[in-house]
Amino acid sequence: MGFPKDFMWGAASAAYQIEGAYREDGKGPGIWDVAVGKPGLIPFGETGNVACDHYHRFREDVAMMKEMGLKYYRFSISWPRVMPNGVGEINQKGFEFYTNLIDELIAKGIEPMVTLFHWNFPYALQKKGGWFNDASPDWFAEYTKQVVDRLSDRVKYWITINEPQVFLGSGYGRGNFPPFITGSLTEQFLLVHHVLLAHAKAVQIIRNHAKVTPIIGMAPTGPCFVPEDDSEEALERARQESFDFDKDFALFSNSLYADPVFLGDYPDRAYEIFEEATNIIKPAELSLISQPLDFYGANIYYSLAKPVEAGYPANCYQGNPKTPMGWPIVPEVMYYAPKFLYERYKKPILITENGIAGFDFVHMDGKVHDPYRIDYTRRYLLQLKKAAEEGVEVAGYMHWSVMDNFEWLQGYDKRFGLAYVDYQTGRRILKDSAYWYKEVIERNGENL
Ligand code: GBH
Repeated sequence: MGFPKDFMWGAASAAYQIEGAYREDGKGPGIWDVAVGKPGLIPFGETGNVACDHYHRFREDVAMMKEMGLKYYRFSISWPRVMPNGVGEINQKGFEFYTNLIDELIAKGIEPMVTLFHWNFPYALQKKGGWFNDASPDWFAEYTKQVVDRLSDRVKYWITINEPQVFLGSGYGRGNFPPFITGSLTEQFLLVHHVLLAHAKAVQIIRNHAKVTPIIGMAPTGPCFVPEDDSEEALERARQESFDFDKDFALFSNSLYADPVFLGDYPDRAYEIFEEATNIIKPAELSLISQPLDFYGANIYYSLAKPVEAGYPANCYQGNPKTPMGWPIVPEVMYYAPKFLYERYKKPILITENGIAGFDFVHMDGKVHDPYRIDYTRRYLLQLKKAAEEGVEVAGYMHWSVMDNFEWLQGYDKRFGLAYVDYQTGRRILKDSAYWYKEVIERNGENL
């Protein structure tokens, strides 16, 4: 019982949030590099220009990961760093960085897990319409091929796209996130379809060209609901609700993306909501989109409060303890989400992100004490363990994040790291949670 023997323990990051070096060595601009210059957008005018300076400090950072006992490290490749215009020209220096990072990880016995796209879309391609452009799947395919040619002799684990829910839902739906577009419903469907085609083409390229047999997934997020009591009806309602959506929430849902990828077609609700916009789907595209993946990557932080109409009390999260992000602490979501996702999509579930922000600081003893992070993670991991013990195939857990970093529109104050970063000096300090997590990894969760 407990976690499977070969459970994948690790931590995660994303390029724009940690690398810095935003215009060094031939890197091109991404939409985030441009967005952060907008006055008033981010608290204190903070940017990812320097961030954790991981680009220069990666050796020290990998040594730190080794100290944490990580077995896996999930990180993303910056598309505009390796292809400054998104397509065409290759930036060798950019690739050199990832090559060195991967070599360093392998030398320290840490398995690299590459995310191909974590939001910093090449600005040159944004000017051509970004994901609206029907060439966008091919742009992504071209980029993927370049990465696979150079890195697939050492990288085995691949994640195509991180959270389309966020970069489409907020970036192109609500318009409160780069590239700040409020798309019509018709446009929204086009975007989803392009991103799924891009994902699919990337999967094909990885499968056909990787030098080491690849293990491939994607990393969506989405609203997985927790039943409000122990009844069968509540369970069934939570299960249904986890895959349903209305037009305002469509882009944030699970099933709009995962049904076509894992089940071969968009959910009925998509045809209802997007109506004739769905006429763009060609049957051959549905089989392309649904080619086999090896795991379902899930970024899981919380579950939304339920609207009254769905039979839940509107205030079910009133007074519920929340993290500094304002997110309710709902450990049970780490049991129900893997369960529901596994039942529906029948793939091993890899938790690609989970964690908690804190206002951490260095205490007078020189250490960073974060007991709340230990407690939070412990509660969530116990729920994941319960899912595993009940037969859900749970492949692993990547804690968000390996170190404090640039929390997008929220800047640097919200610290998600297992390691504290002093942004003034660049100094890293392992938090108490990192030492605790090290023991969890060593004992495969038996000490939880
Ligand atoms: C992730 O986004 C990002 O991948 C990462 O870069 C970021 O730093 C990290 O998390 C922390 O913010 O309302 O029930 O549908 C997570 C953003 C959080 C997206 C919760 C969707 C809502 C779930 N998400 N979420 S629900």
